[in-house]
Amino acid sequence: MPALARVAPRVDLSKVSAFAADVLAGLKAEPKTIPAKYFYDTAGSLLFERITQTPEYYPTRTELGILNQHAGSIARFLPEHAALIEFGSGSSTKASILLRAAPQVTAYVPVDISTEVLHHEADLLRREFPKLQVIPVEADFCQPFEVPPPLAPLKRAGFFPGSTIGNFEPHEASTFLRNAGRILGPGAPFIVGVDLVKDRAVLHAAYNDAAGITAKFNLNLLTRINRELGANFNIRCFEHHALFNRERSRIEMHLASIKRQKVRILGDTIEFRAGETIHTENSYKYSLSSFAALARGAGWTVHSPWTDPDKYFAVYALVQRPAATE
Ligand code: AVJ
Repeated sequence: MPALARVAPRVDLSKVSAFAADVLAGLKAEPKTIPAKYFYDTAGSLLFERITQTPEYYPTRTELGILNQHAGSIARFLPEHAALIEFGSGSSTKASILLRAAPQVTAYVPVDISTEVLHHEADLLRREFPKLQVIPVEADFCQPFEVPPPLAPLKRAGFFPGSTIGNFEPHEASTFLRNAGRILGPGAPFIVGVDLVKDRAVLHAAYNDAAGITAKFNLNLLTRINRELGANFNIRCFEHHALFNRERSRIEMHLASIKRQKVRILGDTIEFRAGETIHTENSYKYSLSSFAALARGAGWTVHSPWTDPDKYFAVYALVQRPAATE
């Protein structure tokens, strides 16, 4: 049976080809790599939610604390009759904290690739904010996307919590911030959550939780490739690695092959040496000054960020500089 015939019926075929192309290219590269955005199928999105509830994973809890404590001050950056555009939304808990403090916002536009989660969260928000227009956009926020026509007359504000920006290489983060500025328009605010550099042990624990949820999240990528691309990864022959690379200021996640082995995928055979890894994620950690410099370089005015007492996490309000003054 050809591999594609085994694709589960709920999978969108137009997206399978991009996934297939990226996975094949990544597995044929040296070193092997797969883009982190592919973690988030439905199972992966649910596993990520469980990671955020582990005692070791501080970012979500810390950011929620900052948002709760400073919602009023953050909300003052959002204009009257604004459309709040959230990039890579996932769970809507953080947006709802902002929206409760910002009644001047009239529309909420979550942009996400994880379709089921997107629509489920949109329904929750419609129930909580009956007067708010909730207009989900199914898109990869790294690519240019259409802003829905009903939003054309509204001012725009951006929201990018969770330190998802840490998944980009710093130069990609800069390009992303510049493009987001184009989508949001001159003078627009952009609220961005950033995970900060800290003690290695704290970082290590956050990505190696004792209950093994992060390991399951990482390995789920192989389960997804088996299911959607008809591959034959033996999940028990790979293990989760997460380490802090201090020189590059990033957590790296890998899937390490525990032995020499071959895997079949879409008519190709991929060989693994014992110990060889697939690099599945980078999660960059910034200092307050390095992130401010990055955002400034990408055309934004940087206001002093809100942080927690341990300075584990920062929430920035960026405001787009008009192009003329650059
Ligand atoms: C969603 C990208 C912010 O980098 O901490 C959590 C993803 N990976 N545990 C992060 C993740 C492993 C998370 N981001």
